Amino acid sequence: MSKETRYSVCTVCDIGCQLRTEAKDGKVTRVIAHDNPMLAKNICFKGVAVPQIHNHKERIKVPLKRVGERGEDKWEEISYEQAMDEIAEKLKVLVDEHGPETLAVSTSGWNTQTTHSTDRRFMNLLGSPNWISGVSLCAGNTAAVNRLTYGWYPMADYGNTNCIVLFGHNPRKHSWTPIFNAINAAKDRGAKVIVLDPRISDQAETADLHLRLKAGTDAAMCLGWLKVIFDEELYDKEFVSDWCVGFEELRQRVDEYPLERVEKITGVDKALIAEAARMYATADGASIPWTPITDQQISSTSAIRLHSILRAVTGNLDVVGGDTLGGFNPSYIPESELGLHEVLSPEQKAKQMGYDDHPVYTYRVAEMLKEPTEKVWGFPYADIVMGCHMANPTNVFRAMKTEQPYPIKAFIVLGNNALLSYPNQHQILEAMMNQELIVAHELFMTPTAMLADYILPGDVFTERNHVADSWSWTTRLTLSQKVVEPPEQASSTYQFWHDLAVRFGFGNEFPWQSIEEVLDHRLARSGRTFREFEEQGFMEMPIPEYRKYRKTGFATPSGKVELYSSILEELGFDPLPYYREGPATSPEYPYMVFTGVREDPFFQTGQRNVKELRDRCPAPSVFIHPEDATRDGLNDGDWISLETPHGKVSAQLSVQSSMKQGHLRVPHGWWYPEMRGQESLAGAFLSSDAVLCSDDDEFLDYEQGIPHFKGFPGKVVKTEKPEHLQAAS
Ligand SMILES: Nc1nc2c(c(=O)[nH]1)N[C@H]1C(S)=C(S)[C@@H](COP(=O)(O)OP(=O)(O)OC[C@H]3O[C@@H](n4cnc5c(=O)[nH]c(N)nc54)[C@H](O)[C@@H]3O)O[C@H]1N2
Ligand SMILES: Nc1nc2c(c(=O)[nH]1)N[C@H]1C(S)=C(S)[C@@H](COP(=O)(O)OP(=O)(O)OC[C@H]3O[C@@H](n4cnc5c(=O)[nH]c(N)nc54)[C@H](O)[C@@H]3O)O[C@H]1N2
Ligand code: SF4
Ligand SMILES: [Mo]
Repeated sequence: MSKETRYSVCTVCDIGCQLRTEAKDGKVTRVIAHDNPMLAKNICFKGVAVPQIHNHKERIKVPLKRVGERGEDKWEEISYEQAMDEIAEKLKVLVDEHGPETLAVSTSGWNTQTTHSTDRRFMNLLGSPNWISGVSLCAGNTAAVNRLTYGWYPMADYGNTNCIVLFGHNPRKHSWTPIFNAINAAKDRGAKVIVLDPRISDQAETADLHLRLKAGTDAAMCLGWLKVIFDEELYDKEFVSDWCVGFEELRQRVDEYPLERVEKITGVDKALIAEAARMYATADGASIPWTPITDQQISSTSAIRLHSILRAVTGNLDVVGGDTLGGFNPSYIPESELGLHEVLSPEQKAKQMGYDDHPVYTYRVAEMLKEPTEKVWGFPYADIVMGCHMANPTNVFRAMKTEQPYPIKAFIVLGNNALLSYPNQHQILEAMMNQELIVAHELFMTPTAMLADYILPGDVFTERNHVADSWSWTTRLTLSQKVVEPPEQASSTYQFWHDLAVRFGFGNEFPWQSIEEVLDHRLARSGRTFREFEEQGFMEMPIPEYRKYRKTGFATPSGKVELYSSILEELGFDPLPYYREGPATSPEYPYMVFTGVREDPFFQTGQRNVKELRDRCPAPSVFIHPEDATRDGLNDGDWISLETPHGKVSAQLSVQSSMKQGHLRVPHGWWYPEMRGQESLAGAFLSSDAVLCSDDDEFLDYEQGIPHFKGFPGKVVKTEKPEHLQAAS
């Protein structure tokens, strides 16, 4: 390798492909595939566009301080030191006045990567439990819910599986590329694929079975599968009797879902439901990989638990080809430890937003799982995929807006376009407008950053060293090397928290002066420094061990797989999974709308300002079935307004025979960087799905407080092409 080619873990999206980056004269010039043949296919066109993203002329390079009204987008440039001094000073005043819980932090963590949980460390030392993240709608909340049933969060054993069940999840060549490649490799070995998706998705097109369920009915579908599996005695009786509790109670609950009922709820033929259940239950090693689709539904907790239960009762838990429980990597100090969750007092933990009403991914459950987690996994706190100690975002934004039950007046947002990344965007705006201090750590002037008092420029993955560990989801460690220097005034998120901590007198708890020192510390348990790790190779993976529970039991209160959840029972929720109907359609709002279907050229709300990518998808589109379009007098390419009782967005209609009738798809995260200066907050309210999605109680899952993004009522109205979009498409 030439001196300026390095191994990278791409963070443009959150699957973290291993790639190589080339640089010349201190600038990234090219991103290319990995030189290991096993990894060479793991690259997509967003990864290839990294030079355009990292060298983008609009990248923020200097700290900015607001000079106009909040949101007016008027700034002065200041030094990093001045910004940090002023931020610390203002935060101290607010903490003195309102208590430490007045600070809320929103982050993603995927892309900033090198926080090393120092955000939690700082907050825990300060005394604030109010940390929220986009992972509350993604793998983070799945991790927390999985722990209720068997104490950890499994990963599909793609390399050995004989059957893959995709609940919506639709990896493609340019979306979660490594998983797409892993599924293809499994198919080449003869593995079966079952897809449950209202649309004929890319994965559905080539699947062995496709169940076109109505949006939002996944939990009912799983109950139907269990009905077949129990009635036909396809479950693993030995595992159930030795390792599960609550089987009889579960069986009674499942009996409430005869296939006729499930057919009615899901719209899928009952013979097909039975066939799919049999295919899954009888495969020798079958997996249900994680899916975000059940993270974003009104029955989310039940649906995620049902996936866990299916894995367990069919004997697919922690076995070859099933879904495996990794545990902490003994060679690398996990973020769960670095976060110092033990120093936050019980009183402060109890102030966490959501602790009382939607506790499942809050500290409340984390505390209930401490003992078994320590017994089985060696450490009491397991913050897997950062999602097991979170506050509830809806409660946080309500408190920011209303100052009830107590005022949240300071908001620090890092690598997260918060305004567009949760439900009820109107409320988030009001919440942010009611803050006394907002700090954004960003690469670009997003609508969220526009609302800040201070913007700190972030570094990017080509400018920092890292050892990625997938936040304890897997035990793999992968190397990401710095290729070029960051802009002089840019900082990593680690540096930001370190420098803030020093200003708060917590310097002793942040003894590492650089990222490399943090990496040395994290690797010390295996007797290596970062440099030594770097020399040893680009990746390491402990040999997987299956059925570890035989030695340790499961990390639940009973030590068994809890089909009947003792924790949910103690919290006063239904301990057994159930299906809850989402809000119904009406003559005025006749369609079921779902958000998502990720767009190949972008990651979430990002990259709309990167020409090479935007040209591939110039404008947001709403999908509709041809018969629905004809009935409503609509044509492909028409500009429309998609309206719900909560809000409306503007988009272009895409008539697709692969869509399910009666359903509409709205994309996530659209705003218009090119409209900066012309339209308030660069058009953040024109086409963003978060404008449509409510977080009123009737739209929230009970146990986690997760919003219902998959199947809410809406209508579509033809419009002229909006003036502000004349340039688009
Ligand atoms: N309404 C709605 N909300 C959603 C979803 C939805 O479908 N609808 N999806 C949810 C899901 S699945 C997820 S995973 C989350 C994702 O939420 P996020 O991960 O927050 O996703 P992005 O919108 O890409 O915002 C990331 C921001 O980080 C910035 N950034 C990128 N790299 C770096 C870096 O290295 N340092 C710094 N400081 N900044 C960086 C980017 O410029 C971008 O503005 O959103 C969730 N929220
Ligand atoms: N290019 C690109 N790749 C990405 C991302 C990106 O923004 N761009 N984002 C990444 C992130 S953070 C995530 S979380 C993943 C998400 O990626 P996926 O898991 O693939 O999720 P989506 O693409 O939102 O939707 C997948 C399918 O779910 C179906 N679906 C909709 N509603 C329901 C329902 O109620 N039940 C079921 N069973 N299916 C339903 C849709 O028809 C769609 O085909 O993608 C990752 N990959
Ligand atoms: S799929 Fe593309 S954007 Fe995501 S990590 Fe891989 S190369 Fe980067
Ligand atoms: Mo996600």
